[in-house]
Amino acid sequence: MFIHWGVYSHACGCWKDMETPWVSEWMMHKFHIPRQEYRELAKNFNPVDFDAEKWVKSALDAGMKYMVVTAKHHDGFAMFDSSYDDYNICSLTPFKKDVIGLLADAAHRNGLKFGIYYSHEQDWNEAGAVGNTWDFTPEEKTPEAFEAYLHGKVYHQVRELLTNYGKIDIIWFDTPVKISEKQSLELGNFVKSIAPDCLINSRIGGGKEWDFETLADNTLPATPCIRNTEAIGTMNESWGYKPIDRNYRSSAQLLERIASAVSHNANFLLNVGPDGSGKFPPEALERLQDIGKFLIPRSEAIYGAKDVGVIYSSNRWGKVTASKNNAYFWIFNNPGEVRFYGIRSTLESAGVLVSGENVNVKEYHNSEYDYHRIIMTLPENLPLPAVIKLTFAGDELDCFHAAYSCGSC
Ligand code: JFZ
Repeated sequence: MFIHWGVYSHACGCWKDMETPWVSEWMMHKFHIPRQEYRELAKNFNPVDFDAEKWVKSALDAGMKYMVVTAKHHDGFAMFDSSYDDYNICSLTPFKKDVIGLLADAAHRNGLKFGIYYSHEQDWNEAGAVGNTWDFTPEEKTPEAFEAYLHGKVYHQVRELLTNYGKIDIIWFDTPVKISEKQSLELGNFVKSIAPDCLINSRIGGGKEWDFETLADNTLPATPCIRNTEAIGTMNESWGYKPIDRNYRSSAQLLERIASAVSHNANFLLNVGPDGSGKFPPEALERLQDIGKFLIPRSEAIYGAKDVGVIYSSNRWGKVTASKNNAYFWIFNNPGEVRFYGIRSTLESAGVLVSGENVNVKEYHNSEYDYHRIIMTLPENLPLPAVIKLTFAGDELDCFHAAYSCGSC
């Protein structure tokens, strides 16, 4: 579960009755809100309905294994008790509680891995940082000023986040544009010097292979990922709370995106944007419950699963994941018949996960042409989405790895 939560949530992404275009967490930047005015907004942020335990349980009940929460987004406002300055939820708001600390404790108690989102390059409250060109002049935004910001606020707060809240499993940096390769490498090494087991995502910058790659927002891998990869996505169109944004993907569409990521060896980090009182939007809660109800009884098809080994163009009917000697066909549209090629292993059984309903599958193998085909006839009334499990002989699937090849690659 990805969580974008901050002062912008309290404002519903609106400024003077204008909703922020696209993503609400960019409100201060879009409207060039002077930092003193934004600070006044922060002073009214009082999420009295915030319940860390409830958030963590919602994530676990949705079948999620880790949570990444915005500790400091681009607006520079810290959602934790930072001694760097008073621009944080404990010093500046009537709420005064350390949100990151409460969530970290709840996650640790309930067995949910815990990660922190930190905007290391953009900080619209700081002269030396990237982004705020309306309160600060270009003369204030020199490379030296950026270096001072980095070794000032960023190192100070990253150290606080990695030492004050128990085990931090991930530090999720965001958007390297101007930061130099050297600065990214130094920052990454600084993190590892404090928390060697804390995973760092690729958005720290620096080009090197950190612990995992974060794909661009709301994009999915088109072919199987070779390195550790995470896809990220929103339920509607905004990361931060934006009630006017009613454009939610359905639960089935979200499940298809999750299955698509896993079918190409990637994790999927699904976002929730809680409102200014600390509650999840009802549309998000509904989808989280649907996703958990579907994924958890079908755990074998998703957790630890990977690509089936056959590079195939994405099928209209759905996705395929694999684990050991099993292939899982995630059906989102029922074409009546599914033809799939490339699995050399001999089929042993086929059935609908959970219901156990048998599925008619014909297999055909021609070793002369290394030609292998299964034809699955789906029940007409198959409730969708569905996952059909095919079990093959042997410990692992033996597959013909390229659906097609131009011969020159
Ligand atoms: C960044 C943030 O600006 C945004 O507010 C949100 O937090 C998102 C998860 O991350 O937005 C990005 C960052 C990188 C890309 C696109 C949007 N990218 O690499 O295409």
